[in-house]
Amino acid sequence: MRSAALRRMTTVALAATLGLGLAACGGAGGAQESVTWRLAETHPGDYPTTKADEWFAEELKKRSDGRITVDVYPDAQLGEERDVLEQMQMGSVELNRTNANLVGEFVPSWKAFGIPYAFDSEEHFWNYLQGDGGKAKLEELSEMGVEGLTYYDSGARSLYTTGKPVEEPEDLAGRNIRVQPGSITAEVVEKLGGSATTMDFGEVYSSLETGVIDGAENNLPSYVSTRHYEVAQNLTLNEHQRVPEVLMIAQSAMDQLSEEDQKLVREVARESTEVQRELWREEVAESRKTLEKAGVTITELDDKQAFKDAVSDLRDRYAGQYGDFMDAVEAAKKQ
Ligand code: GTR
Repeated sequence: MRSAALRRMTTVALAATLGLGLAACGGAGGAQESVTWRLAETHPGDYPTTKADEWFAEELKKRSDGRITVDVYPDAQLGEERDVLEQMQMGSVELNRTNANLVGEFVPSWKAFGIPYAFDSEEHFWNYLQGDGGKAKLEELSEMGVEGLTYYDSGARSLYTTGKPVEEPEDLAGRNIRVQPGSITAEVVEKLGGSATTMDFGEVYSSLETGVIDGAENNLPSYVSTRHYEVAQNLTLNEHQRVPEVLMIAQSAMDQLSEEDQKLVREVARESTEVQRELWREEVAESRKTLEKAGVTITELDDKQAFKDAVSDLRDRYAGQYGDFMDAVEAAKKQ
């Protein structure tokens, strides 16, 4: 991986020295006849995002008459999400489905997605994502040399722990909760009274099992697909964040296509969102059944106020820092 990355960097450096620029290899007019790209996915094959990636790949191949082949690599085969984002930056992986929380390390304005309790409901969240605010946010990804194609659902993130259930923020005292790299969730956890440990997704199961951490936070389908519920059997539906999934493509890959094929990629990606959202709804219901059957303690909160209060100053601080984001989020309430 390392030497491939270096080779890639050398090529880019050489192209820059020669004043060529990667777009010279393709782009409108000089488009390649056919391309085969890799799409990185951290989840297993039967997860809603992976199934949507596959739908995107099949549909794209069909509609481009075989000019565009996308091979999906599930199960983090191309690396953990943070590593894949680095590879995207260098253009050594062409496509990636990742969670918006991870992107904040590469495009700081994307940290805004981690602002706790920014969205009131699923409807509010999708109004934002599909409105002007969500579209503008995708464009910010050009800062890291990628194009944001579309969003996928990821529901709401909630806490889960080993030991005793969390019923109020005080129950987090002295407990170590895993958070995603690059996000502001570490600060959310600390404000709630716990300690936060940043860790790759793939390390969480064994860390829960061995007691390195006392809990983590995620949506229901991820809690189930990773089997974290087997080792951390208490789920608290505090729903501190709604953070979308995003499908992105390296700009250097997009530049290889004709304008017409670029449009096709964007169109098929947008359509794949509808496919994913449908699969997502089904998966959330299935996950709930799995958890109930497994005897997981699910703490429903009539009122999330104590959790909201604990993070309110953090929320205000970030709302000030990411004013444009919060304005667009506010506007999406009225739609
Ligand atoms: C999931 C998300 C993954 C990954 C994971 C995590 O909800 O779909 O892409 O970011 O959370 O917590 O690492």
